[in-house]
Amino acid sequence: MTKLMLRALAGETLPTPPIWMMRQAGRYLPEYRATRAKAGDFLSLCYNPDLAAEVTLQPIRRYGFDAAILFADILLLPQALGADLWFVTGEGPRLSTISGPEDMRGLKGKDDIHEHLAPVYETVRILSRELPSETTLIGFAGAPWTVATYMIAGRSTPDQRPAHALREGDPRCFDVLMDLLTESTIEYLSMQIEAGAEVVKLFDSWAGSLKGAAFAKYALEPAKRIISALKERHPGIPIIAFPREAGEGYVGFAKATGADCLAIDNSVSATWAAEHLQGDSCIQGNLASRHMVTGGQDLIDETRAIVEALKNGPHIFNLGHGITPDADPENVQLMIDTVRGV
Ligand code: 1CP
Repeated sequence: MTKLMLRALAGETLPTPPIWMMRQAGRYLPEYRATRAKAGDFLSLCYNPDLAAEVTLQPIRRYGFDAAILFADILLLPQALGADLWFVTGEGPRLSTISGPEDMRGLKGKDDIHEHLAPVYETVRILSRELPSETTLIGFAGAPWTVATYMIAGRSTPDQRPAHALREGDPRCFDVLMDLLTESTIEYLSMQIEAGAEVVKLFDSWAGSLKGAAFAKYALEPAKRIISALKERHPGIPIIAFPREAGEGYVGFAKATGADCLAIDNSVSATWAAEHLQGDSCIQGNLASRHMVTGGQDLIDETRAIVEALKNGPHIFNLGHGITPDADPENVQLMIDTVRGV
């Protein structure tokens, strides 16, 4: 029998939706914290295939999720392109910045990334050997706009202002960067698929700050280019798109880009998604992450409401965004039991 996750991605309506969770390998798990300490720091963990595979497997062993997501980060690609990358404890990522064409000259080309990313491909190979036969392996990359926001500002930004400033102030330079990211994301995901990823997901975490024509040009178009290139090279590969907080931009996004599944955040309701989105593709989502901290009857009620709302079409249960480090591992079990009706 084919894996549940792949059946939902192929458009099948299932009696119980498959389930996995964004950031399922992460700091809320004591076993993750222990392995990370062994690796030394976050980036060393990402580039150590044995340990990265180990943390990917931890939530599968503990909970039996239907899918495992490769342990890596969207910022490894900019690093492979030549950007400096480091993490400041308690604060987050820092990168060298891009403020104009002179900063682009230091970057490598789309075909020069693989040596740097070889440990990631090795992690995928280990996982495709070691995962249980019913578990689907997801590879991923950041979408060009989201990755560009970090490369331009050199860090996380609440409103992506530096990226918008470059986009408006020097559109030629910005477009060169977007093209490089689009092309290298195709190469990166293609190698993950060749190494054994059975699905790939494109994270556009900051898509919500693009509006109107800018959303079409910098969120939808690059996703369409990446998805059509991947489908041409790897016919049948299922792809999940996550233009987070796209709001009305979610409507028609799967159809226009060719994505098999649209992942939604919790700023839209599951009933709205069932009506306006599920006719085009499988829907993934969308329980608010805070329930993993607060638990209780609210978690149960909200989980049931989402399953109920999306039961008449293909659905993959997930959170609306990543689980946070202060979550209680027992609430994750409660969510899974509620979805599976045990
Ligand atoms: O201290 C730690 O251990 C680091 C925390 C952490 C983790 C667990 C980071 C730093 N990245 C990851 C792993 C990760 N990141 C995965 C694989 C593991 C899994 O999901 O189980 C994935 C898919 C990502 C994707 C990612 N990284 C995104 C897109 C999804 C999202 O959350 O919106 C983004 C924006 C990043 C950048 C990043 N990396 C790490 C942090 C703290 C951030 C976010 C910075 C910010 O707030 O802007």
